[in-house]
Amino acid sequence: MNQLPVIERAIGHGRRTAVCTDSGSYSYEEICNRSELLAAVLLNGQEDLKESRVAFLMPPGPDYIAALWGIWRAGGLAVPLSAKATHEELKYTLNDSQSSVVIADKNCAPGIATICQRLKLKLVVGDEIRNATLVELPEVHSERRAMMLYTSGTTSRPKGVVTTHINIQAQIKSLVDAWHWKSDDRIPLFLPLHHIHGIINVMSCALWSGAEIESFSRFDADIIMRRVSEDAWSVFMAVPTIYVKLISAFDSMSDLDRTSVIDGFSRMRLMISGSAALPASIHERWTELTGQKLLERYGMTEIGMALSNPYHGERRPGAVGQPLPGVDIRLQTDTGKVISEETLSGEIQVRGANVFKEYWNRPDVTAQSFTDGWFRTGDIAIVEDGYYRIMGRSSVDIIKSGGYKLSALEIEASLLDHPSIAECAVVGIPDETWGEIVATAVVPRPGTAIEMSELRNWCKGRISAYKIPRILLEVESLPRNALGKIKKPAVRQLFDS
Ligand code: MLC
Ligand code: AMP
Repeated sequence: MNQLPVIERAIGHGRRTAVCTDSGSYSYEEICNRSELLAAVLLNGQEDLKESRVAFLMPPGPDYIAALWGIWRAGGLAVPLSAKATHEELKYTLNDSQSSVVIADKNCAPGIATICQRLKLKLVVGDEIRNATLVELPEVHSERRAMMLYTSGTTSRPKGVVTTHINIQAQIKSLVDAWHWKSDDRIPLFLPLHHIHGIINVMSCALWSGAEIESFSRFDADIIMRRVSEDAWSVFMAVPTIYVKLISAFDSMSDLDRTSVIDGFSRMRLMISGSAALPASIHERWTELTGQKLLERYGMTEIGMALSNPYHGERRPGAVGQPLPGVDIRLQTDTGKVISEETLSGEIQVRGANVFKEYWNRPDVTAQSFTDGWFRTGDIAIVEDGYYRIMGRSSVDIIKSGGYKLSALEIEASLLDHPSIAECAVVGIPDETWGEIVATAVVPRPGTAIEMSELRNWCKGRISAYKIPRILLEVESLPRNALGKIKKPAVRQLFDS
């Protein structure tokens, strides 16, 4: 039977170690076998899941990979859930994606079981596969829908970004080629596994190549630095916030420890930054400290990675390089003119097999996101001496904090449920560590006052911790334009004063 290329390659990697965690090492063969059993459980007598949505909440490690592959092998569309999501957010994702089944690890299961009961969804707990028997699996063609990742943006609620197996294969192959992935590579995985950075760039590229992943439940600078000093890895990928945090962690270390960690970093084959702008000062500081020139790249959930500094050649601070193999890029002005000279900036538009299929159940939004077959990213860039440089975004309502993309509109909608908030405006304020930090200007209801600590507590359980505003400003009214619309740039200025 023809297997999906991802599975075929994994089978080919056989007894090599695919992933290690603090509970042991797991081979490709072992994980493939688990995924085959899980596929049988999911099929539950059907011949093919035919792209029905299967959500999953698994800790990073062998069971996460087995869940993803198991869903694909049964013909399902995989919906990774966020381990940091609140119950409300999980319910939204499960409803919006029309998931019929949820796979959860036994430790996550108690929380998710209540949600499944309420939404009448079938819950498969990872352990159930122990008693499963193998069945014939369907032949799954690469044109089919494979994965749906939720991303926030210019609409208030997150949208499901649907990619096919062809899209995913194109995204992986482009990076494996550009960044010279090898089967003897070893990489740490500490990024969240409901976003493309962790799922495709780190996990899927490593697995495609037959490399070894060491997975962690979260980013812990001390643990990561200890393993770096032990030469645990050859490749390292992180968001800019992590490099900032590592640089500041060096300051509090003894000379001996710092030297050992820095030497570990300097021996790596490749270190990459992305998901948000890497300040040139951090790029340069990292080189001063470790001798490593970080490779900065640019991407997006909808397109995978699009631009990258070169593996060989100049890795320019403040720039994101050139189009990756197989990816077409153009810049367009807001009047629709395609830019051909270096002096003009415009919106990055992308075409290629890497570009997603659709926003789930939102044909209008999908159609509006393309122009003549090119995906409109909403990011503005310029080309300087042959290198693309990101200049910002066309929407003030998108905030990037710690590498997470947040919708100001979604956060505002939650805050407006607060009994003391009459009006609010959420903006991103530049921040050295987080890139941007979530700030909100609020107009309290008459006779009430709003405290930051009270608001933070109120938000917990309603929105993921990384979306909660860190700065609060009480105002009597919000700046508006002649049409009565809140002027976000003017709101930003309120925080400067
Ligand atoms: C957490 N904190 C924040 C914050 N997040 N403060 C301000 N802004 C934020 N965004 C606070 C917490 O409340 C806590 O404070 C303290 O910081 C530590 O919290 P934490 O959760 O333990 O932080 P940490 O684990 O250190 O998280 C930092 C991080 C994480 C950088 C590891 O944010 C992360 O994993 N980011 C990556 C997201 C990602 O993968 N994005 C890719 C999307 S795909 P206190 O007071 O309680 O101690 C994409 C496409 C592409 O973008 O191109 O890749
Ligand atoms: P997401 O929607 O979470 O996939 O985030 C994608 C967005 O992250 C892009 O649209 C950019 O705004 C931003 N981004 C990713 N990489 C970079 C980078 N290297 N520099 C600046 N912004 C980036």
